[in-house]
Amino acid sequence: MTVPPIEEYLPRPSVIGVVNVTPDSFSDGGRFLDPDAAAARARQLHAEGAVLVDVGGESTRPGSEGIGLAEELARVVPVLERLGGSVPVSIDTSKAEVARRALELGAVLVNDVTALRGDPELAGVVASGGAYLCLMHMLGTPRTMQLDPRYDDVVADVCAFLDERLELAVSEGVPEERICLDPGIGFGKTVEHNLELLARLDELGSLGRPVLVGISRKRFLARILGDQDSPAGTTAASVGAAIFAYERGASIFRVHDVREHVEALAAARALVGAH
Ligand code: HH2
Repeated sequence: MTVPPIEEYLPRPSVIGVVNVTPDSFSDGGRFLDPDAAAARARQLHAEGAVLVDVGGESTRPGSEGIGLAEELARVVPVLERLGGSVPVSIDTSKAEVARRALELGAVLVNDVTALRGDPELAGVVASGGAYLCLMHMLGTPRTMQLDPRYDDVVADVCAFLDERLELAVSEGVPEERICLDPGIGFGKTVEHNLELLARLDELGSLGRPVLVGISRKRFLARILGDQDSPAGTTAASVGAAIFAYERGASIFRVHDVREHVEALAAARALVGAH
């Protein structure tokens, strides 16, 4: 099986739609717990222009505890079975066994928010399955990450971490051309950390791999608008920040509101190409 480089499969800009099969995700928790509803949502997001749909069974919202293997499998496997390969899927998991089942059921990308720190078997599953891999930066764990995040220089620290995880993934047999990197917006970061990472996103691009960003509906967007309490940002703020990230070099956008991002990125792409 020949797998094209990730830059070819997900050319810049590409949109990945989010379907959380969870009761507690900050953005869409509880809406797609029913496998039929989740599969219908995945089909809708694909039809709206998502190249891939990222299916996740475990919420990583701040404070969450994580769930066991059986529970995670019970959430995501019925959704992938219903899709039956009709929609290209990315699996949002840090568990090797969940990734293995998802790849068997046709998933093409493993999105690991722990960047291979959660399960020592995961790299091998990705390598032998011929899958793409997203490595994301997170400070601490979802339970603790927002308590008091500190960095010497957030951009330098995130770049050094991702560079080290990239090297590890390659040493475990995942070809570099199948890997993308993600600064992990909101994962152990203050509002200022998130803004600085996005403003200096080009530095992350200098690691030589496509950059994926998950900005969509994150709570720092609500804080920017002066809303101190909302757990989720608005669609308009998400799109605005995505366009800025695109201008700074981001390639892949993990979003909940697919149509809005696809249209806005198409306009931005045309404008960038026009001068
Ligand atoms: N953000 C979330 C989950 N997975 N994966 C990557 N690569 N990058 C991200 O920024 C990212 C991610 C959190 O968002 P969401 O899935 O909407 O919420 P929850 O974790 O509560 O399910």
